[in-house]
Amino acid sequence: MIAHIDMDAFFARCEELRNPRLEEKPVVICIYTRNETSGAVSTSNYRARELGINSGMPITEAREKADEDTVFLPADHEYYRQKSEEVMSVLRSHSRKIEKTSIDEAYFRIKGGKKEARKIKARIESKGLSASIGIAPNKFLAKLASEEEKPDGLYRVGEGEEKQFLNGKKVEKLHGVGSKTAEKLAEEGIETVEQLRSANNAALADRFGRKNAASLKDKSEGKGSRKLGKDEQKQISRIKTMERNSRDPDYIRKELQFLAESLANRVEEKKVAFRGITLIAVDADLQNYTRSKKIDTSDRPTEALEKSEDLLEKLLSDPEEDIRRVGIRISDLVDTSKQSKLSSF
Ligand code: TTP
Ligand code: MG
Repeated sequence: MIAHIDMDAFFARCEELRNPRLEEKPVVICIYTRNETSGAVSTSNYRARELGINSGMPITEAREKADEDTVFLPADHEYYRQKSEEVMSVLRSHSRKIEKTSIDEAYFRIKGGKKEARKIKARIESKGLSASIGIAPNKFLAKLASEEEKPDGLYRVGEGEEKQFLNGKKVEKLHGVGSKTAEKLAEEGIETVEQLRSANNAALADRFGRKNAASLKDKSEGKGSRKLGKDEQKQISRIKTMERNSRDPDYIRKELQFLAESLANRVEEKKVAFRGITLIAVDADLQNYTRSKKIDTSDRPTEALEKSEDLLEKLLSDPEEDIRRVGIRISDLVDTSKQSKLSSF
């Protein structure tokens, strides 16, 4: 079977984790464009959703809907990426085959069904996060199943249950059916998957072409791909909040060295080398700054950091406020498991 996992209110939950007082409040994560009034809502926790505040909404509109308890926070992608990585490593330890499709979503093969999924959910919960998992015979059904009982959901569509699961659903729910196709189908009186399944084949082919019509029919019957893409982890990062805010290069360099050592362990475990290095800073106003460069292939983060004084200097020249969090990311990863150790050359 294929499982699909989608984290619940992901960015908002990450923020609640580092500040539990937020749990009682509506929380809105914002991507600001210029100041605290322009931009869009990235996501909101379920309390804020009750007020009608949702992903993609302009911040001005969200502020109108907010009550006096509502907290607005800027998105901190580095931190969410790190949490995402923790979730993905739980999945990797359960399944040999996973395909990460976004910061909070992945497909993976699952043997045990619901029982195993409950174990995975419990491990994620012990990290303070919450996930919904769907299990089904193929990818598109697994994704739909993960939405079925969100949040904290677990839903399984067994072999032979595909049609029944799809029957009442709107055609837009089908993978690859966008709003345009849905509109055209509605003109033919087809709104639910069940109606699509019993639609006349020739009429569908006239309207959409034979190939598309056949594909629509297949989907309405719950047929879909089970093939998982490559699990390419393209980057690994470490980030931490410093004990005190600072812009002293010596102090910050020490913090970065600590993070580089932690990365070194991970690099060794995963048997990878890297060609990109990024230094990250988050200032007291929670503004993010990054500086990156390409390097010769390396499997030693501490050494790569030593050779990145130029990046550190540039990084510290940007922010106006003191730095609160620092991080390192290595990217352009290459698999070295089949080679002898680079550093032994
Ligand atoms: P989603 O999984 O769509 O949303 P979610 O995890 O916040 O909530 P749900 O419980 O409904 O799954 O997206 C994952 C993250 O991606 C989300 O936490 C924030 C980010 N995101 C944006 O920045 N902008 C957007 O428009 C959307 C939809 C998500
Ligand atoms: Mg999600």
